[in-house]
Amino acid sequence: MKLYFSPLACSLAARIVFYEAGADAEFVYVETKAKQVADGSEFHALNPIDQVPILITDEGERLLENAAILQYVADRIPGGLAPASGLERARLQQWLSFVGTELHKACFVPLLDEKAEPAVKAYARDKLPARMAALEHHLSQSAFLLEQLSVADAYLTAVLNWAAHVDVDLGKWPAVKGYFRRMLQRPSVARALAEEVALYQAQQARRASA
Ligand SMILES: N[C@@H](CCC(=O)N[C@@H](CS)C(=O)NCC(=O)O)C(=O)O
Repeated sequence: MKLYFSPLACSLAARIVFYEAGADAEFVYVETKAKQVADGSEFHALNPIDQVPILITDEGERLLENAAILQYVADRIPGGLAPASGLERARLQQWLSFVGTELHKACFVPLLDEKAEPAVKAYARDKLPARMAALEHHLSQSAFLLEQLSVADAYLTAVLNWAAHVDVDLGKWPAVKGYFRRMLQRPSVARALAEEVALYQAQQARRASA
């Protein structure tokens, strides 16, 4: 499988999943600002809304949207990172939706977006406590989002990793902070983050000198 990614973006979740399972994948760097793809592909043709992640399956099919990509990948690699069916599968989708819509898009995107007006950022910051409190309640009773590690934890880890960059103090939610610390200690997460931090720093240096 081939994953188009941008360093430290939400595409980090799929990298964590591949590493967690010890599975092979090809990672293709996308410079989202310049809309350039390292392998020469036309970014807009890969995703008409110019976003990562983009997955190309082994059969050459293109798949968009993190929640769909994470489930597709989990179903095809070892590791049991997605329950097969039934209520547990629905619970996985519940958490993927929560992370994707309530945290990623509703709160963190406006906080991260340098073009967002102060009022937009204030609106997003105002939404965060109730969502984080719900997460805190859950993670004070459970080590993972489901009963065991799943792709939803990889997505949540990628999102929580943005907190420090937007002045969100995870210390206000001790169970969430403890969960994030434990996730950072997983070899898959440590490896994925170390690689993407290095790529992110190189990207920032290139942008600064452009
Ligand atoms: N709904 C999409 C959102 C993906 C998304 O927000 N990607 C961001 C990075 S985390 C992106 O590519 N941003 C670049 C841009 O919008 O220019 C998904 O779940 O895959």
